[in-house]
Amino acid sequence: MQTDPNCIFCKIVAGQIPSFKLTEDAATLAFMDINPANEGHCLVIAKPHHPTLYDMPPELLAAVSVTALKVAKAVNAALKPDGLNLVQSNGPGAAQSVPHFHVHVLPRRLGDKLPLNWELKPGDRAAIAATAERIKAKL
Ligand code: DGP
Repeated sequence: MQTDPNCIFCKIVAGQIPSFKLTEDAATLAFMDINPANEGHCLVIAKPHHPTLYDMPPELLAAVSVTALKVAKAVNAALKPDGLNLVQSNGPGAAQSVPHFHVHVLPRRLGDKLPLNWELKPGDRAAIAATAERIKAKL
């Protein structure tokens, strides 16, 4: 399995540092976030070391998604939040602080004012269409 000896999440996978483990299977691990943005904030990671989404084998991403669904349902049942975000960050512009692929399972409360939501403002349709064409050219 691909690992990075300097990666904090690889150390958690290896059991070298402790975590509040929730569930695991051969490919994925879920544990509580040590810096919770809200009560119940947890992480689902791929066990092999892949820094970002762009590096992820599709079948491993699918495995993380299955575990994220399972954990999100458990968080919802246990804590009854008003909502829940799955957040996945890649690179410094997205404020990724641990370069080992992970998904945040983030329960939300009405009025929690986490700086995650952006104001809904109508975009410029022509600009949106032009950007869509640039993305589609790479699909
Ligand atoms: P991100 O910034 O999207 O890369 O999220 C990384 C998260 O990992 C952040 O919310 C804090 C959490 N975190 C960092 N170090 C540790 C650790 O040693 N243990 C646990 N459980 N979580 C950690």
